Amino acid sequence: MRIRTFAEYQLAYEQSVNDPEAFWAEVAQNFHWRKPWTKTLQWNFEEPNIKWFSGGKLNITENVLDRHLTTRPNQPAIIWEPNDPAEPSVTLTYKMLHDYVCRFANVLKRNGVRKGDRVCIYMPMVPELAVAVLACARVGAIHSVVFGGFSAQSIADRINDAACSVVITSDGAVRGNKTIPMKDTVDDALIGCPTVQRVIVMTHTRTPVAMRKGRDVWWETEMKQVTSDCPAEEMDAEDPLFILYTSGSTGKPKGVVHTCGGYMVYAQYSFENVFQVEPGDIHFCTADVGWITGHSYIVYGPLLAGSTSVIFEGIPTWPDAGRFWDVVDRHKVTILYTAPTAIRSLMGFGLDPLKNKDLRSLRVLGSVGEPINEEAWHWYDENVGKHKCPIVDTWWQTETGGILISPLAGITKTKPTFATLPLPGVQPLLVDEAGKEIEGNGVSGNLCIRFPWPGILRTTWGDHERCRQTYFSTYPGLYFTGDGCLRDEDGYYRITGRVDDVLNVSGHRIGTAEVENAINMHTGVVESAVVGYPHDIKGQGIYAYVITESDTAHEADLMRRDILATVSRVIGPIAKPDKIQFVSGLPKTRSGKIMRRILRKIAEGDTSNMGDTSTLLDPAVVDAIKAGAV
Ligand code: 6R9
Repeated sequence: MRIRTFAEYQLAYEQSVNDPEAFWAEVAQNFHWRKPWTKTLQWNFEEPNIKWFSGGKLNITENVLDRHLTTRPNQPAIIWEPNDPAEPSVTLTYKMLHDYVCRFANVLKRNGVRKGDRVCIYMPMVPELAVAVLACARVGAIHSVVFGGFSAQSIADRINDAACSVVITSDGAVRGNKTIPMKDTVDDALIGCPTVQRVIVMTHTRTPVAMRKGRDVWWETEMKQVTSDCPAEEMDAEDPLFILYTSGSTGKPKGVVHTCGGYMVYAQYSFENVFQVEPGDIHFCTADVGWITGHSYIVYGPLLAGSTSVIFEGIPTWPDAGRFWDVVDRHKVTILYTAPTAIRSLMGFGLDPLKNKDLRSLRVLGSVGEPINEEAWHWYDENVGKHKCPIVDTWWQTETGGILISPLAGITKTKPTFATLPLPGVQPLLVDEAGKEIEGNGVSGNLCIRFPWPGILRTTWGDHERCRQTYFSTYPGLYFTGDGCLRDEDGYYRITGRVDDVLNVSGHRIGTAEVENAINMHTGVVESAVVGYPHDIKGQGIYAYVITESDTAHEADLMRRDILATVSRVIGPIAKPDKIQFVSGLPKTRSGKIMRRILRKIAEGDTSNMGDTSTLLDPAVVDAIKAGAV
């Protein structure tokens, strides 16, 4: 399962393309299956219908926990670093984590959770978040983790889409010097969620909460009622393991579905090979478990591999901008996996925060979530890695389950801003607008994948047609990623960014349509159009053009604040526009379509050549917008 040299990578890659079934069957041998699979792969990208390891029976938690009990019971599985550095960190060994997960799995059962039920998890970055995730998997329930920064409305939408019966949350969360009342937010969400029978509340911040009789129970009280004996539910390889909502170019977020067998195999395989994991590694992924990066490379990947995973509750800039380096120093982190946006924001604080921080434990650095610019890459390499740590720029998506294009640390020759080469089993290709493959090197196009890997999404929850339309219909027979990409003279891949109406703000995926819908909820708004523009730290910023009901000139500031509050309430603070421009009209074609190309150019500050505007209903609108650009 482990690649150790570039020649081995080339060989593995060749094998994985020539005979994918044999290749992945061999990888999958390394896991504990209750019953072996009968057919390694069945697939078509038309419906789509993708099945890996059919007939195989397993429970992923037996691979995450039980199989490590004989080999490494006392090795740390999770190291928790609290928000406040003055408070003690917590270490859970594999034995302790196994115990904790089994007990909480019994709590879930006591509260009516059965195989196939959907459970929403809305929690801070505490060990109990990982425990809740794994306990769901233990009993065969499908977890749907909702990022702690999302609003009540966003939680409600996700709960209702999946018809969750149980919510797991905590009284509150702390981030930097802020306390966030999580249970209150859940209470607000649940006003519109008829399917929820039970809310399990973990005590964390001791923020006062209202407990509703017959619905809400305390985590700690429940834990006293159960034993740690909880045999794992037997799951089919293709039973859903989790749903994770992500933004697309249209409408509401989609519930991406991953299944037990394929996801497990791909999470561990990609983790071990990309980061070249060694025994004793301390892996610090700074993402939140509410995103796919946290699912695959805080919880499942590292624990499947028997590694040690750091869960960090706080933020990079509190109490000061040296916090990441402090965590690395304190816990002797060997692998640091973070996002370009964090690197760029820390760059802004200069080198002082790095002083007196011992970073010599670091061996591998990772980047994920958005394109990394050359400056950030070099800063990371020089000041964090001290030119000794390979940087793996890992490209992948919620839908892909794990990393698809990335250097293997220390094995693949890196090149700043390039995700370099596909992992074994991954067959990328570039196509033009018409869907024709662009062959050869030194070319750019839309990035597609032509063959399934075990971690690919299987469907979107409750709406298979949407899955087909979004990913498999643009270019028939191919999985379309939504990303633009360049393949250079060496055959190296560089992801250039989304080619659809999806924004990437600080590594968070946000649909322009979602933000527009939120802005339009404000009573004074007639219509809005949202585009992205280059932002020094966030990668992309959000620029909103808004038409209001009345002349806003004298109260523009108030209106601006109101709109920001509305977006915060409807989606969450991460979706707040950076710039709002009030306009009297939008550039629309005769058929009523907004010409976003023009709005993007103006938002970028490039008003020189607007291109062909002859199809616009009222070309004069463009000059008015240009004149009022913010
Ligand atoms: C893992 C994750 C997916 C989108 C993806 C792309 C962008 C992710 C990247 C990258 C350039 C990288 N993206 N990694 N772009 N280089 N190394 O981020 O999943 O939240 O679903 O976002 O993020 O545009 O399509 P997700």
